[in-house]
Amino acid sequence: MTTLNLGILAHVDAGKTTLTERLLYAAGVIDEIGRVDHGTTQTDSLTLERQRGITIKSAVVSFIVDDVTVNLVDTPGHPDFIAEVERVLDVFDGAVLVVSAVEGVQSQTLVLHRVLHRLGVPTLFFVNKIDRIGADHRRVLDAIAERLGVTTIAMNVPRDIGTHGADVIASTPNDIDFFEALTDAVAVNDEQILHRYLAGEQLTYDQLHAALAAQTAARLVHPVYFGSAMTGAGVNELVAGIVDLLPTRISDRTGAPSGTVFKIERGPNREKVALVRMFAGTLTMRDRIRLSADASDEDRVTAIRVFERGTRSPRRSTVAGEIAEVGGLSHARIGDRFGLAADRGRHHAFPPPTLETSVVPRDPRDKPALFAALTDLAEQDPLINLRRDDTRNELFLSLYGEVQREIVAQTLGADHGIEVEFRSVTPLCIERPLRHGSAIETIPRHRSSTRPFLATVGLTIAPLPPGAGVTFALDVKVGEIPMHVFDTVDAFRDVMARTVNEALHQGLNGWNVTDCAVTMTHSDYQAPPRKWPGTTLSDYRLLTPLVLMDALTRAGTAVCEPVLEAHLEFPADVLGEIMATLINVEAVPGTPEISGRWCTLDAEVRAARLHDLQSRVPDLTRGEGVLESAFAGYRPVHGDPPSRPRTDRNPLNRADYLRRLKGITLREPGRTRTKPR
Ligand SMILES: Nc1nc2c(ncn2[C@@H]2O[C@H](COP(=O)(O)OP(=O)(O)OP(=O)(O)O)[C@@H](O)[C@H]2O)c(=O)[nH]1
Ligand SMILES: [Mg+2]
Repeated sequence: MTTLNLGILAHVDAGKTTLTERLLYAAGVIDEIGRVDHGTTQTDSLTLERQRGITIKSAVVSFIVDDVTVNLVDTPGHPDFIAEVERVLDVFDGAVLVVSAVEGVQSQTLVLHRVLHRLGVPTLFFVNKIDRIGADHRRVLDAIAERLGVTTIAMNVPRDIGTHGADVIASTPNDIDFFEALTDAVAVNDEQILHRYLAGEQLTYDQLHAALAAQTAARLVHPVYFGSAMTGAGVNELVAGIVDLLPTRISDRTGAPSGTVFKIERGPNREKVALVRMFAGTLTMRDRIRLSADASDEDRVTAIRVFERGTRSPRRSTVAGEIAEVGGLSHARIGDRFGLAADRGRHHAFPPPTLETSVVPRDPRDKPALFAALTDLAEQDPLINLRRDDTRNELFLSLYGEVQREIVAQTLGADHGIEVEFRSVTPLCIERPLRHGSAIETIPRHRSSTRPFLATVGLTIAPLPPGAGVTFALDVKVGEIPMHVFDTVDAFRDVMARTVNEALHQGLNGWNVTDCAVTMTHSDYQAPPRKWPGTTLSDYRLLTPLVLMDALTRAGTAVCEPVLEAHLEFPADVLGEIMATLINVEAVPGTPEISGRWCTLDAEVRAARLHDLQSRVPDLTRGEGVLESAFAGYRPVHGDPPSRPRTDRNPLNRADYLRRLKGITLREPGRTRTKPR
């Protein structure tokens, strides 16, 4: 049996969930086709999804075609839920990118295409809704080729497009136009075929088809299928394309298990259930695995259910290529990887949320319950980045936008019975170090010292280019590492890297510090029993934030705010008003391009002002204007940098930091030390 893990991606409302339903029906998994609008589909199973008719969470379903088990992941299309797409990207062997035959290529299509391209995921296009008035297959085919810059080959031809009776004619080897188009498409990337073609040799359809499959797998060619998820037109051809042209994998069961956790659910008794995609080997009941390189504990597998023919079947083991629900992984977090996969680099494919808001319960007595409920939500959606301000006990969430905020509020109301209000929505800034900064704290050598940490830590921090993230390196001798605490140098490095990363969550102005290289330059310790008490893990964990913030203070930081690239299309006669509005919301407009009655214009807008701009466009353009926006990076804030209240002990204030390290035994100078028994 071979497996194919398939993502269905698109802009909002393109028809992903409807198509998923059709595919399940075509494969015989369901007898009746559910409707998004009636709240009866398999993958929009949450109450809120059914009520609102949009997908909020990615969902896995599975079906079998020929000898291939297809695990299909239906994803949300609304940009506010992009984090749901981010989490499942690791899972895909191939993807279907859906484009509406009416709305055509959208900015979200470009965003998704770019990421699939960067990750090398072979992709088919499904141009949906050919039954709707206004559908135009040539325009969409051209737009895919031009705006996405890809080579396409149309695998079927619509008939009666734009009518209820719209259907498709499948292209066959006997169709001369198709044969020629296919030859052209694959010859460009295949010298052998090109030579034989130029030499006048007759190529067979099988040869061309094999070349098409190889080039689809290599993303050199993108087969395009027209159809209607609503009526089922074109769906059979798409199914054939999925199993014939996307790379299926034959399970390699040998070797150590390796995989990734991409979703966390809770079982009927609130036990943690991890959705795992297996990359290699076999994971069996009672196996012990270490989730991620920095995990200190092993977890034991207590249940396995594999996605199979529309259900999840209990099994003793799961093998490479499969998607399984695994019980017992109590430490699992989304994005964890085990086995060899743990070493792979992990980068965010999409930009992070740009807004932060505080969440307040309408009834103050709900505060503890609200914290518990949000902790639950954060487990399934780590990017909401739940923070609690220690001094005021306020709760903060990171968000992508309005719709996500509404969904969080409704989920808290419906699932947890907590009514909430959101206050002070602010852009989520970052801090970048301005220059190189170093600091060191040395181990106390005598009893009268006021230094309570039994360790030496020296760190430097240096700026890196925008987008580089945070790197950590050790530049100390092995003899300077307390091997009585850490088993290996790697373990020491991991703990230090984690401690540094945690400390960088709040920089000089309280924002996340990024785009910098941190190096540990000094380390020293005391080992028991010669010196008692010896250095412990806490000495390093607690001293590091102090030293790091010292180094950061010397480096200085620039507070940078998120900005978006806005793309506007509107009637040319309102250009003057649009320009004035852009200036008013402090946007930086590009050069307008006028074509006939229409004008297009790009502008850079601060995330803080996007909502202002969005709300004015309909009135300014008599309802005809369109605004699309995409994250464009961070720019230094002009004027006084905004700061964010800290959420925990403040290492920038040494006295306060030491005072608030309650509950942690620190060595008070001059105290009598007890000897071990
Ligand atoms: N006429 C027509 N309507 C369709 C077709 N496919 C989907 N729709 C309708 O388009 C709307 C959106 O369909 P969905 O399947 O929810 O789209 P989606 O891409 O899953 O949407 P999100 O998950 O919210 O991004 C629904 O009202 C569907 O009934 C189609 O082929 N033809
Ligand atoms: Mg959907």
